Amino acid sequence: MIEDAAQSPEPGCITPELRLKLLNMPLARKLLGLLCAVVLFSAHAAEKKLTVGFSQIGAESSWRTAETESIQSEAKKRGVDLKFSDAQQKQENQIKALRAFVAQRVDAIILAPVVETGWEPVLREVKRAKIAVILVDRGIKVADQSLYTTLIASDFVSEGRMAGEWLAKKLDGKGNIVELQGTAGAAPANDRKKGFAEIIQKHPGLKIVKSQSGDFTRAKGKEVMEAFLKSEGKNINAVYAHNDEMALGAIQAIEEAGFQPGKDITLVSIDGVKGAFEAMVAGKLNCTVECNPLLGPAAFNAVEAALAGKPVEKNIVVKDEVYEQSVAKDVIAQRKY
Ligand code: GYE
Repeated sequence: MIEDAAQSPEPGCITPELRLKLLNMPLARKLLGLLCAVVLFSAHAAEKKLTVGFSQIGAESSWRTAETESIQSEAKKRGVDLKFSDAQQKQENQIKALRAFVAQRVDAIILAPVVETGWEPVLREVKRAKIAVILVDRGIKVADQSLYTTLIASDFVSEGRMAGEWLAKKLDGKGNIVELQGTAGAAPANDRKKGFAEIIQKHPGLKIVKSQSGDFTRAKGKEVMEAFLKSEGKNINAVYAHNDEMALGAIQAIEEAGFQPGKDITLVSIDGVKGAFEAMVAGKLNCTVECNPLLGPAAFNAVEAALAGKPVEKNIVVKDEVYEQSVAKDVIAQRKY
């Protein structure tokens, strides 16, 4: 065996002198040498670059681009080879990406799932390939919880409740609200709707007069708000948008219709992105509920723990806060996204 090693064809490793030395060595020393080589080799293998696939939904909001940036920069910092895939809002593209990651034999997968349902078949394939799945920012509905390691996300029901409580107080329990929902079937759209409705129902003077999806984008938010203004006009006292991006689109629609956003119509949304703080400083948005997109560090902590066989919490909840217009100018400079 040792002679085999000595006859290794690797010219850079075993020089003729070394070969001679090895042949003349006593067996114990040869074995010790071999042991050292094995240890060095395993240390090298342990240092091998991790390869992680990241299936991102798209770039529909500045929240999402901040999340992408956080995951990419954390991968770079940790020396991880990140395979990034943008699904352009389509679940079928995410499913394709996951299959490609399996074929590439990545070490782990980070998935931001666009919708909640329809993941079982592909996640079963991933599980069969023994690849850990870390869900970021949106949850999924699966009967078999072992199909993913952990979900790192905010509590969207609680965000909806926070927005509802803030608005109920601001409107003094009276008024007509229009709601701009997120992407149909997405966890934050379902849960932000649910949490908000729960609070509004407690106030008989508050009414959600219209509710429609604006797909989490500024353009769609504007378009839907234009339609709301056309049908409800002056009747609208407040807008609840499931994200800031749609609220920013609604602000444009409100201005174009000749109303003053933030004054004639009260607006509350979710995310807490820079653009929302700017709109609050300008007096056009009244409140935003923060939803932190900087998930890179937590995501890679989970990847590393999963690969090391350490226990990982099933649900890592990100903490959120309410920011009102009155504090916007004091905190805007410290905002990281
Ligand atoms: O609020 C929104 C985005 O999934 C929590 O998706 C995320 C949401 C976020 O497009 O802006």
